Amino acid sequence: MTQEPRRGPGGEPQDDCLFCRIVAGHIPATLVRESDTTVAFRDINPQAPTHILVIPKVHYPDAASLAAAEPAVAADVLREAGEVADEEKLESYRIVFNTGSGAGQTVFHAHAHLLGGRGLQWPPG
Ligand code: IU
Repeated sequence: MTQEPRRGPGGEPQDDCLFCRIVAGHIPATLVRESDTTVAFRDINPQAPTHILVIPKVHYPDAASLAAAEPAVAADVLREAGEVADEEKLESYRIVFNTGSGAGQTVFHAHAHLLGGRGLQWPPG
């Protein structure tokens, strides 16, 4: 049986993308978990005692475009975030997808922020 290509249109790695370069191992990151389709690593500027980014290995600029093109990989990102939360023994936590510069997105490769280990305010700023 022929295997379907894993990368859909738009999912190819981008040379100028920081997170694609982390996936490729060209930029160091403190990895906490890896799957066939995702990588989880500690944020270099943590906003909570636990602040981990879970990213797809494929490149899409934001979570919605990932989910539209490769919904199974978007589900992998969420599942992995939950697995990391369990490994970090977080009883409460927040998963955030900043989308667009007005919402604070600075890296345009889809990523989930997993934040926990302190009280989290609602609504967020
Ligand atoms: P944002 O939602 O796009 O703002 O999140 C990008 C995050 O990537 C942000 O929290 C940065 O601290 C983090 N980050 C990182 O972990 N490693 C890096 O080399 C760089 C940014 I540049």
